[in-house]
Amino acid sequence: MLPLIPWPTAVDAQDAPPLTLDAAHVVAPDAALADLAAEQLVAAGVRVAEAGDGVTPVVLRVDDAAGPAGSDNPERYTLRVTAEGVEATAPERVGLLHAVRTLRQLVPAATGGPGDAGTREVPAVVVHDAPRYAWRGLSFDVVRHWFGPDDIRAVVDLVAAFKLRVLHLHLTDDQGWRLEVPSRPELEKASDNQVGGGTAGFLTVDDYRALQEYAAARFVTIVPEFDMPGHINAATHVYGSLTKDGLATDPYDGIEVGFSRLWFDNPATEPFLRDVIGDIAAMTHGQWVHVGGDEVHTMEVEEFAKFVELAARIVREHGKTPIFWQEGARGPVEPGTLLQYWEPKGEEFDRFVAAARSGARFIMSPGNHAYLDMKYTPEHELGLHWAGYVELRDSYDWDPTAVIDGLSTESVEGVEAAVWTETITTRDELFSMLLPRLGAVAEVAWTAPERKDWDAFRARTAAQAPAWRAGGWAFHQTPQVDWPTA
Ligand code: TNX
Repeated sequence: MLPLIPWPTAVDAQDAPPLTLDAAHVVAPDAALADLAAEQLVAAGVRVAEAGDGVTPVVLRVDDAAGPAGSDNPERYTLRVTAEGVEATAPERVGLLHAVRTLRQLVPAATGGPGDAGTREVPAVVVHDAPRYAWRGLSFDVVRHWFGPDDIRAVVDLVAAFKLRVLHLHLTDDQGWRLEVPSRPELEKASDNQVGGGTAGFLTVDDYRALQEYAAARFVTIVPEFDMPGHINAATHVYGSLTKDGLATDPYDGIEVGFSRLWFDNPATEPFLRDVIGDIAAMTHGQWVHVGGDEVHTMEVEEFAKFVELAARIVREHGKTPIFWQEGARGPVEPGTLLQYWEPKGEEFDRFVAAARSGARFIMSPGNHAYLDMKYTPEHELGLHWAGYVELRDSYDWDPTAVIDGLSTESVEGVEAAVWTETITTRDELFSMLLPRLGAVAEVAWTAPERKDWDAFRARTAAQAPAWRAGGWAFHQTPQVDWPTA
């Protein structure tokens, strides 16, 4: 059993002696990749050194022929471990880093205890690998409770460890506004609030740029979400001009949803959308801007559809691709628009299928499988349970192509887990909701269904626990896994 998550396309364990990886010398196509590979090895307890006696070569090399036979997947890679050394090949740099992540999971965690001389034994193996979906992500609410740049970077490291490519940041909501918008500096006034009140914060333009760069170096794209026309109390608290009666709304620190809204016919509305979406698009390095659209419980569908049309048009005018929550299917949908499925709602399936026929594609975040803010069990202290209880196996046992009846498999863009932070206040709480379930969702997104195996996944999850402990990553010890004792 090799402790890999997500499970690769082809794993050929070799009948050959293992590699003793005490110290490694990294050879890579560029310094940035060499540094990232070194960072991963050091985190795994391997010493990184100059070439020499007793130092194992870890060679990263660009090679179009790498990957599973016949695959033209741009993320494909091959990893070869022999007693003499490690070779990673891939046609693109991202694949080389995937190979390094795989290697890292193969290195047994340092216990740090007495007698741990620092020597790591890695089994001889050949891995050929490529993902099922290109869109593999996590959506992270930094509004309900504020999580700042250090926490966000820790989450980038976590998602990257599971080979995810997207970190979607939910940046605006009723309780707070978390991103500087240069044309609307007053929005900062809505940053210092969160669920339960208390001090919070926001990302400056510089913070946001630095975060995107940190993520991009790890081949993770940040997707910003500005939620409208509901979930908008932070903005109506700052700008009374956006409300019906012209009066600013009170700050909100509860956890109800659906009450706040914009008004399409208000002359202040379109300039506000143009300023906010324009600035966010200009600051965003990636291709996508998420414009929300969820849970506006106080608006007729005609008005809602006008918001969807306008927000999508502004996003496109700035050269980006719009994403909406599934409610976006109630508006006009242009080809290429992404819709994020979240709430299991059978009565809307026909509408989703129709949107897909108009060219929309779906990111699958079904609440009952992928919402990692759901409680594991009724007894679990943290979390909500509107979508049910989501144990590890619930996060694992589902297929993105079987979520919406009648949707063609080609209309599935990929998979995103989501973590909302109404009840989550610290990094450890956050990680204990993400781990081990994020690994399950990552495997749903990466691994072909016929290669998934729950019992094997349980064992591989247990085998990762020592590395999580060594890295200071809190995780929930669900009884569905036989955890090794600390
Ligand atoms: C639903 S998911 C919401 C969020 C809540 C979440 C809690 C979505 C599009 N809307 O506003 O935070 O449930 O699980």
